[in-house]
Amino acid sequence: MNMNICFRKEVDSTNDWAKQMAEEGAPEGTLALADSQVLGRGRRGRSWESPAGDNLYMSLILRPEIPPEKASGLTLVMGLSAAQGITDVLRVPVKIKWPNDLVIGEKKFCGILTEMSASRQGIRFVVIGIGINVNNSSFPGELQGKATSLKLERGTVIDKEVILDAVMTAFVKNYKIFLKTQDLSGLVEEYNRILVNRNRPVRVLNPANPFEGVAQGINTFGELLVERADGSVTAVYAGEVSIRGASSYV
Ligand code: BT5
Repeated sequence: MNMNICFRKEVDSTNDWAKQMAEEGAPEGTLALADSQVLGRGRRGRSWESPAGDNLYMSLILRPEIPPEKASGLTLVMGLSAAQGITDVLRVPVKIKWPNDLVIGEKKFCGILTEMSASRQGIRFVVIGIGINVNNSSFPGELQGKATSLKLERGTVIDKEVILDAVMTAFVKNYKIFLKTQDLSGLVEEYNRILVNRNRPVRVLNPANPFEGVAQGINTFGELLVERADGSVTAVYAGEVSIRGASSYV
């Protein structure tokens, strides 16, 4: 994959900008990168705090030749890649909170938002947006105690270009592995090794059918396997639910 970085100082959302570029024919590997976002988005209408300064807000355009239902696995590929890339360069204990958050300790510093455009012929494009708190010194009220940044964890200013490079290098490698089998077979072991939810009690906040259990890890489709008190195991589909620790955010 040839990476082509497009930079703007301020955008509404790099996902929206990337989708627009993809509609206009931008090839796989185009990366929309911004210094700040006015309307940074999370999932389900939630927002992503995106102040200007030395953080990363970026969205990668992909055009994978896979069935649309397999695209949600790409969120997990990006999460794993970001965790690996950041751990490699900073030696901080990054963990994944399934399906789309990265945490250090109990606090979130990175979120991923994958969006897709598909027709009956298949996927037209996928946009994977990733926000990384690199150099935030503080967070607004509702995020205090829940959010952190790489600078706060390391105690020094971090070069965001180094982080960008490490994350994307890991992604290019893992994306190839994913495409070979069109699932997470080649990545599942490493993913589960750094899964913060593993062997922990979780509440699956599925509005239709909420339940509690112990997370065992993901399967090759990227579903989280949750064992209930009666011993039965339910595979939870990525994107269907939010997961909360039985008594805390993680
Ligand atoms: C996410 O959603 O975590 C996905 C965030 C994706 C952001 C990137 S930035 C580049 C690209 N362009 C975009 O517009 N978006 C993507 P979700 O799981 O729904 O989590 C959102 C929740 O995380 C919010 O409701 C807050 O509680 C919390 N949050 C918001 N901003 C945060 C921040 N900067 N750091 C840590 N937590 C944050």
